[in-house]
Amino acid sequence: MQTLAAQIKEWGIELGFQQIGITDTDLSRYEKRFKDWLTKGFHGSMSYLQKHGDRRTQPSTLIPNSISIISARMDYLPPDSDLLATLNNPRKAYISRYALGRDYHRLMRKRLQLLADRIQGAIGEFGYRVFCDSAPVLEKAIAEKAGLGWIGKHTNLINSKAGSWFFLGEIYTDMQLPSDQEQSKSHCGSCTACLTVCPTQAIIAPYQLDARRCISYLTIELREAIPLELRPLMGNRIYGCDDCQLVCPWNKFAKYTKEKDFYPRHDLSSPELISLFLWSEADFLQRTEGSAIRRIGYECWLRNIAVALGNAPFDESIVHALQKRLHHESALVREHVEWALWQHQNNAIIHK
Ligand code: B12
Ligand code: SF4
Ligand code: SF4
Repeated sequence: MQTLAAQIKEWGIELGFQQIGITDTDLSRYEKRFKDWLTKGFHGSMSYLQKHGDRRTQPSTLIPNSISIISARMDYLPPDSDLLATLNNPRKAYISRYALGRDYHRLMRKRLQLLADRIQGAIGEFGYRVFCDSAPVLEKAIAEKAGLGWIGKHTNLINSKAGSWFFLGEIYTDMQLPSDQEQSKSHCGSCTACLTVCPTQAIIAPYQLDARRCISYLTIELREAIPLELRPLMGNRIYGCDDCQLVCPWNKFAKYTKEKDFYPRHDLSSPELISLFLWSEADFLQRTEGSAIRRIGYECWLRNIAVALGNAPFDESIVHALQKRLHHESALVREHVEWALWQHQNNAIIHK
């Protein structure tokens, strides 16, 4: 089993993962914190986090006979993605760097399947299931236990040699593989940069995220109106948010991805807000084909861009673009457009 574990790690690297770790299925020490988090209502409308009872924290209730978990990480940060220039330009739309290319769920699961096939080729039939954000799986906790890093104060997993710009995926197995040593402790130390920089103050305490305030939740998960008090804080972030990772000192060790599938498609790395806002639904569906962005749907896409346009400095071309959507069939879109126009009216009055 020691030899097999070493081989699995080599095969994982050959298949494009940056690191593989192995752990057992005992996540009991995360259970209370996860439940407390739900009890406080920090998950907001993400009812799927609550739905599956203990399956998330007790892997063998999800897949019976699971004994070991293979945890994998893959870098996603594309090179030359105009990151800060886009974030700091209020006429441009900022899309999280993880979402610029093809949807990661499918790519990660396919690679994990290839890894499982290799293992099967070497040892014969074994019981397994592959996951990437596709089932009630506590991915960060598993990766932390498997030695891939530590959960930082911003609640993402950080690796001391590679930062945090990576995805996680797993293979649950019925094999008794040797577990890796986990990192002994958090290396955040006295740093609080992510808590300070968070535009909406969503990291309410170290290691505790109130997802209801997180821009990633507001722009991707929430299907209703964005709370009024949070809209002005969202700036030009129209899909996800990277600020807490951008400011994290450990990301100076991050490496760019070599996966071409994660490279920006359809000029999404630094687009003009107005041009995205004027996409028809057909444009939206065509240009986000194969991308995670498509999951939010056209209505939420327009909702998010309307907020960003409302946060942009006053400009007649922005007001004209907003007016074109004032009678949109969706009440959700109309309300956010009205809010954005109201912001510009107010700004115009203040500047007179
Ligand atoms: C729900 C979810 C979200 C929600 C909630 C985020 C969150 N922090 O949980 C929202 C929509 C906000 C979100 C946002 C993002 N997400 Co997300 N998300 C998930 C998902 C589906 C579940 C996460 C989960 O279980 N949360 C539950 C809570 C309880 O977990 P937690 O906050 O980490 O809390 C734990 C610890 O903090 C600790 N803890 C709690 N309190 C305390 C107190 C102390 C004192 C201590 C020491 C510890 C501690 O115990 C808790 C239980 O383990 C996972 C995929 C998966 N199936 O795991 C992806 C996942 C976590 N997301 C991911 C990504 C990339 C993001 C974004 C970066 C995307 C973006 N750019 O917009 C942001 C990051 C925002 C942030 N600061 O976390 C990656 C993270 C990769 C990594 N390197 O860590 C994952 C793993 C997806 C993947 N397969 O790669 N996400
Ligand atoms: S992703 Fe953005 S909004 Fe969410 S915790 Fe990080 S900095 Fe705050
Ligand atoms: S910014 Fe600082 S506190 Fe936040 S996760 Fe990174 S090292 Fe930890």
